[in-house]
Amino acid sequence: MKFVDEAKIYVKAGHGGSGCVSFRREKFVPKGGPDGGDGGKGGDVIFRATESHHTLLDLKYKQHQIAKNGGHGSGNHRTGRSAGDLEVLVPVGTIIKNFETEEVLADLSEPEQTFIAARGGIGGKGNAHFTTSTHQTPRFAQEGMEGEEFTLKLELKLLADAGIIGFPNAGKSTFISRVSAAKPKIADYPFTTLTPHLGVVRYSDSKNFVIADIPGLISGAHDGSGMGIKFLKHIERTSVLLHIIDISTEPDTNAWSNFTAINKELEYYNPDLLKKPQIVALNKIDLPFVKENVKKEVALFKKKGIILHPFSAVTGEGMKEIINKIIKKLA
Ligand SMILES: Nc1nc2c(ncn2[C@@H]2O[C@H](COP(=O)(O)OP(=O)(O)OP(=O)(O)O)[C@@H](O)[C@H]2O)c(=O)[nH]1
Ligand SMILES: [Mg+2]
Repeated sequence: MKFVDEAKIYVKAGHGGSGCVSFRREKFVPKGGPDGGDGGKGGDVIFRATESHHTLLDLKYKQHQIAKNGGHGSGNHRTGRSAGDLEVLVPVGTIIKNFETEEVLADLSEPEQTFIAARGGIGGKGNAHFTTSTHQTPRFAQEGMEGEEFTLKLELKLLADAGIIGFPNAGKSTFISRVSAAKPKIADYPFTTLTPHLGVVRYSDSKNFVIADIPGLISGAHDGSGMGIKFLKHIERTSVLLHIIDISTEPDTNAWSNFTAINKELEYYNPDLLKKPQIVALNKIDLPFVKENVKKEVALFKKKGIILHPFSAVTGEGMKEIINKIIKKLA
C-alpha cells in the first residue's frame, strides 16, 4: 500500500527579451552607428527541495508556475534586464515526471537539491551586432528565444504524522473526511474501510499534517479476526495516535473496556506502539445515550490519568480541540 500525493503542474520559463534596433543620435553626428542593445534572459523555473514543506498541497492551488520574461534591449547598447528565476519549493522526496510520458526527470531526495524544470529563453541580439563592412546600418535585431514550457507530474510518498485507531464503526472515516479532503466510504456497518486512507489536514496558511485512517480493529485482530492487525504497519511511523471510541452501538460497552481492548491489539502487534502519545476521544456525543454518559466516562478516564475528549464527528463539536491537541503533540 503506498500513499502518494500528486500534483499536475504547468511550468513556463520566461521568454528572452528582444534585441533593439537603434542608431546613435548625437549632436553634429548625423549618421551614428547602430547601438541597439541585447534582450535580457527570461527566468528559469527551478524546483528546490525543502524540509519546511511536507505535502504538495500548496502546489494544488498554484498549478501554473510562470517565470518572468527578460527585458528588451534599448539604445545606447543597453542590455535588457534578465528576469529572476522562479523558485518553486517542494518537499524533500518529491519526484518530478513528464506528465505525458511519466519519464522521471528528477528525484529531489536531499534538502536544497534543485532541478531546472524549464529554462528561460536567451535574449535576442540588438542591431549593434549585425554591422558588417558592407552593411553599416542594420535595421533588424533578433527576437528573444522562447522560454521552455512543460506539463509535469509531481509525486510524493506521504508518511502519516498521525494515525486513527479504534473499533469498526467508531467514526474514524467520518473524522478524517471532516478534517481533510480525503473521502473514504462511510457507512453504518463494520469494516467499511478496507484499505488505509490518508488525509492532509491544513491548519494554517502553510502548515499541515497527514493523518491516516486505517481499517477498524477488534479483539482478536492479532489472531486474524476481522481485518487483522497488518494495517498497523501504516501507523508505525506516526508520531501520535488518535484513538476514537464509540459506546453507542454495543449496549454494555464502556469507553474504558473499549480503550483497553484496542490497546491490547496494538501491544500484540508491536509494544512500541503503546509508547506513542495517544489522544483519546469519545465520539457521537450528539446521540442522547452517549451524551448522558459523557461526564461519567470522562471522570473514569481522569482517574486513570487520561484525558478523554468528547466530540461528535457529525456536528463537529469538540473536534477543534482534538486537532489542536494533535498539532501540539506533533510540534
Ligand atoms: N450520530 C453520529 N453518528 C456518527 C458519528 N460519527 C460517525 N457516525 C456514524 O457512524 C457510522 C460509522 O462511521 P465510519 O466513519 O464509517 O466509521 P469507521 O470507524 O470508519 O468504521 P470502519 O471503516 O468500519 O472501521 C456511520 O454511519 C457514521 O455516519 C457521530 O459523531 N454521530
Ligand atoms: Mg472507516
